Amino acid sequence: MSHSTDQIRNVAIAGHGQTGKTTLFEHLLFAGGVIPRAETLESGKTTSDSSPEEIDRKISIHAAMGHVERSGVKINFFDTPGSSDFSGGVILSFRAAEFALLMVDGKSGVQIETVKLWRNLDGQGKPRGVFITKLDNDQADFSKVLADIKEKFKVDPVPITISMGAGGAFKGVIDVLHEKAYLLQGDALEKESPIPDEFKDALAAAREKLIEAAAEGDDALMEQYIEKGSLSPEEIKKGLIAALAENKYVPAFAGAPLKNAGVIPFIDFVADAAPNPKTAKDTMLNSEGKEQPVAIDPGKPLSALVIKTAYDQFSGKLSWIKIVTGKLAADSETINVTENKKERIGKLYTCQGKKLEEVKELFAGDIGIITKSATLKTSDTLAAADAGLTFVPLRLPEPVHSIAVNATAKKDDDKLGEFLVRAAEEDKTFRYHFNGETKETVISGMGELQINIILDKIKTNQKIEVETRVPKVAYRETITKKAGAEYTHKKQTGGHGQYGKVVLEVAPLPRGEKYQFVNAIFGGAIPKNYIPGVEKGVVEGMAHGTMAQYPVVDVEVKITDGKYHPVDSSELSFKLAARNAFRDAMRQANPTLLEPVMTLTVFVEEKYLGDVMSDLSGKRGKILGQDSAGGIAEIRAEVPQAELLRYSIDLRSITSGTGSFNVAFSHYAPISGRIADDVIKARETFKVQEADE
Ligand SMILES: Nc1nc2c(ncn2[C@@H]2O[C@H](COP(=O)(O)OP(=O)(O)O)[C@@H](O)[C@H]2O)c(=O)[nH]1
Ligand SMILES: [Mg+2]
Repeated sequence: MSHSTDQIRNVAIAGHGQTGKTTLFEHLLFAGGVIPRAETLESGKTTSDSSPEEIDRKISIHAAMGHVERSGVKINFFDTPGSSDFSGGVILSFRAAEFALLMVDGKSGVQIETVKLWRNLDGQGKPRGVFITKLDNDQADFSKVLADIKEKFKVDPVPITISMGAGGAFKGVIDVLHEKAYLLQGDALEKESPIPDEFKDALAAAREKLIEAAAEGDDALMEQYIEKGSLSPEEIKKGLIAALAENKYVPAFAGAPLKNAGVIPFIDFVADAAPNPKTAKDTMLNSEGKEQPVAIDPGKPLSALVIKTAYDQFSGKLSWIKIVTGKLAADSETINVTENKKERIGKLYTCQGKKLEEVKELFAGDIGIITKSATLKTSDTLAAADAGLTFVPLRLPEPVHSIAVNATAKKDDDKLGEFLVRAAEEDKTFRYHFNGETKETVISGMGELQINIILDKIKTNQKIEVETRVPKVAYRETITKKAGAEYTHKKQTGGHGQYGKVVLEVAPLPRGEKYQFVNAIFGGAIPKNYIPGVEKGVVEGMAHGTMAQYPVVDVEVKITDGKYHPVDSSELSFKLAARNAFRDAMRQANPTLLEPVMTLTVFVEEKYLGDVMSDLSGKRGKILGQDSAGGIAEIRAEVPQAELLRYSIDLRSITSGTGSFNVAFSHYAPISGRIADDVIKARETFKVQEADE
C-alpha cells in the first residue's frame, strides 16, 4: 500500500553500541503487528541484524529499514549501527529521516558515540528525541539519566512517557501526552490500564512541562497559555508538532523494549507529533555547484536520492531511494541525472528488514527500494526530467584506518578488484585505491573492525587468499640550500655518438610548491629543441631522490648553460645529462627527508585525556588545542602519519574501545637523526627501474 506525504514519518534510531536500538526496532515491528513475535539479539534472528556478519558478531553493521502503520500513518524506522566503524549506516539514515531517536542506557547514561551523534544532528539542525531504555535493569534511573542529558547537551528534555519504577520494581510507563498507563504483560504487548495513584503526581508535573513545550509551538498558543494557564488536547498536539518540526524541544521516552515497555506510546507519539516530511528540506546543487534547499513536496515532478546500495543473494542489486518531490511509479521511465542516463524503473518495493514488499508507487517523503537498477549508485539523483539539479551527495567522513592488501595468487587479482568495487559501493565509508608510488592496493575505512569484516568476506565468501601489511608511508625528499652541478653525457658507439652537456642550479622552494623549471640558457648553448629533453631528465631525476629514492619536491631547477654537438646530440643525450646533473646538484644541496604530517582530532571521555595526551607525545605529536563538553574531551594535534598507521588499534586499547578520531593530511615536515636513518635503511633494498640506462 502506498501512503501520501502527510501520512509518512521517517525515524532514524541511533546511539552508542549496545543501548538496545536493534531490540527497540524488533519490538516496534512486533507492536505494529508486522512480525508474530520479537526475536532476541542472542538468537541471531532479529529482523534488522540479518546479514551473516551481523549474526556472527551480534552487532549491527548495516542500516536496516522497516515500517509500521498507526492511525493510517506509515512510520519508516531505521535501525543503525552504534560503532563508529559503521557510521555510513547512520549518515544515510540521518539524511533520509526527519526525526532521529537517540537511545540512552538507563543505567550508564549518555555515552561517547551518542555525544558525537548529537553534535552531528546539531550541525544539521535536525529534530531529535531521546529514549531512555533498559529501565528494567537494576540501578536504572530515568530521572538521573534525564539530568545527565540536561548536563551534557544543555537542553531540558520533555518527557512524553515517564517510568513507573525501575529495576526489579519496574512496572511500565505512563504516556503523558495521552494520559494513559501501560503495564508490563510478561512477553506479551504492554497493556493500557488506569493510572496507579502513586504516579499521579509525577504525571501532573510531567504534563505541566509538556504543555509548556507545546505552548512554544507558536505565538498564538503561547498567548492562549499565558491567558488561560492551560491548553486543550488538540492545542497541545498542534503545539508539539510545530515545536518539534522546528527543533524547539527534545521529547524524552522511557521504556524497556525487551519487555515491550514504552514501545506503543512511542509509536503513538511518532504518528501524532513527529515531523511531517513536508516540514523538512533536502539540498540540491545547481549546475554551478551552488546549494539550494528543496522542500519535500508531492506536488512537484519526481526527484529522488539514492541513499544506499546493497547486494542481496536473491534479489541482486538493491537501491534504496528517498523520494523528495513528486512520486515514483513502478514501470516508469526516469532519468539518472547524475549519470545523465535513462533509468527504467521496473518493480518498486518497501521492506521489513531484508524482506521486500511490492508497491505500485511511492510519494514524496517515502523511502523505498528499486531492484536491479542499471545505472543507480549511492548519492545519485533520479528525476522525471533533467532540470540541471542534483542532490548534495551523502556527507561522508574521511577514512581513519588503512591496510595494504594483495592477492597471494596473481590470478586472483581481478576477482579481488571486482570485490573491492562492490564493497566500496555498498559501504560508502569503505574505500580502496592503488598507490602507484608504493605499488600497493590500500583499503581504508572507519576502523579496524570494519576492515577486518571486509577481509573476512574476501577470505570466506570470495575464497581469495590475501596478504596484508601496514601501508607504506609516502615520504618525500627535498633540498635545504642552493647548489649547482654539470654533467656531460658522452658515448661513442660505432657510428653515431651521443653527446649532451647540462649545467644547472637547484634552489629550495617554499613547502608545497613542488617544482619549477627555469630555462636560463643564453646564446643557444643548448638548442631550443633539446630543452624538452632536458626537462624530462630533471623530472626523471626528481622521481627518485638521492637519499632513499623517494620523490623530490619543492625544488627550483634552473638550466644555466650546456653544450651540444651538431651530429651526436639528441633529446636522449640531454635527458640523461640533465638527470645526472640534477642528482649531483641535489647531493650537494643538503638534502633532507620529508614525512607526511596529519591533523588528528581525538574524542575521548575525560578520564582518558591524560593517557591519550601522553601517548600522542610519544608519537611525536604536537597538541594544537583541546576542548571539553559533556564529559567528552576533543583533542586536536598534528602527528606524523608514520605514527598513526595503527592508531585505531592504539586508541581502542587506551580507551577500552570508547575513543574515536578523525585524520586528514596536513603537510610535509623534515625529519632527521635516527628517524630519518630508519627510513633510509628500510628503503635499502628498493630498486629503481629506469629505461634508457
Ligand atoms: N534488560 C534489558 N536489556 C535490553 C533491553 N533492550 C536491549 N537489551 C539488551 O541489550 C543488548 C544490546 O541490545 P541491542 O538491541 O543489540 O543494542 P544495539 O547495539 O543498540 O542495537 C542485548 O543483549 C539486548 O538483549 C531492555 O529493554 N532491557
Ligand atoms: Mg544494533
